[in-house]
Amino acid sequence: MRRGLLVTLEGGEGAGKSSVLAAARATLDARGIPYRLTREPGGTPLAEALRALVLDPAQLPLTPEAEVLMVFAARAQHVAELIRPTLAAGSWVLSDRYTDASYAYQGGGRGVPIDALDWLERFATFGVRPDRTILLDVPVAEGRRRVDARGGGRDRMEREDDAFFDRVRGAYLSRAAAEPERFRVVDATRPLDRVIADVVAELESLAAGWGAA
Ligand code: Z5A
Repeated sequence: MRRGLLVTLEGGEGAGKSSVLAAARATLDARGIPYRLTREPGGTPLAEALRALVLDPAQLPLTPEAEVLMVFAARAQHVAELIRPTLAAGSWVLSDRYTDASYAYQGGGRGVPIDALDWLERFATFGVRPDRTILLDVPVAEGRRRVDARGGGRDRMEREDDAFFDRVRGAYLSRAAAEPERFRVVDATRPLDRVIADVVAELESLAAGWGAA
C-alpha cells in the first residue's frame, strides 16, 4: 500500500496556523485524500495530558530539561499510536506542529543543545520525518498583537518575552534555510486569504504528486 504523507504546519504564535487548517482540510476533502488532522503536543490521550501540563501556567517553574522531555514523551506516544499507523495505512497526517517546534522553542527559545534534540528526535520518532513542512512566518510583534486582540489569556509558553520569541522565529527560519526541499515558508503578514491561498496551492501540488505516485 502507498504510504501517506506527513505534512506539518509550523510558526510562531499568531502566525495563523489554526486559521488555515480549515482550508487545508477542505482541500484534502475535495481531493478525496484520506487524512488525520492532529496537533502537537497532543494527538493521543497521554500526549494531550502532557500538553496540558506543558502549557499550564501553574507549572512554573519547569526546567528546560523537563520541558523538552515532556514534549518528546508526548511525541513518542503520538508517533507510535497515531502518526506511524496512519501513514502505513495510506492516509496523510496533517499535524499542527511537530519536531521542528522542539528545535524552535526548546532549542532556539530555551537553549537546549542541538545534539540532545537530534538524539531525542531519532529516539522518539522512529525516524518519521515530515514530507513537507509549511512555515507561516510573521514578526513577533505582529503575532503577539493578533493573539492579544483575540483575547483569552496567555498560556505558560505565551508568557515568555519577545526575545524568547525572536529566538524561536530565528530557529525556524534557520531550519527552513537548511532544508529548502522540505520547507515552504509562507509570508503570514499578508491578508489571511492570501496566506490560505499559498497553503492550499502547496497541498494541491503535493496531492497531485502523490496521486501520480
Ligand atoms: N511547543 C513547544 O514548545 N515544543 C514543541 O515541541 C511543540 C510545541 C510541538 C502550543 O502550540 C505551544 O506548544 C506553542 C509551542 C509549544 N506555544 N506557543 N506559544 P499551539 O500551536 O497550540 O499554540 P500557538 O502557536 O500559541 O497558537 P496560536 O497562538 O493560536 O497561533 P496560530 O494558530 O498560528 O494563530 P491563529 O489562532 O490562527 O490566529 C491568531 C489570530 O490572528 C486570530 O484572531 C486570527 O484571526 C488572526 N490572524 C491569523 N492570520 C492572520 C492574518 N494573516 N492577518 C490578520 N489576522 C490574522
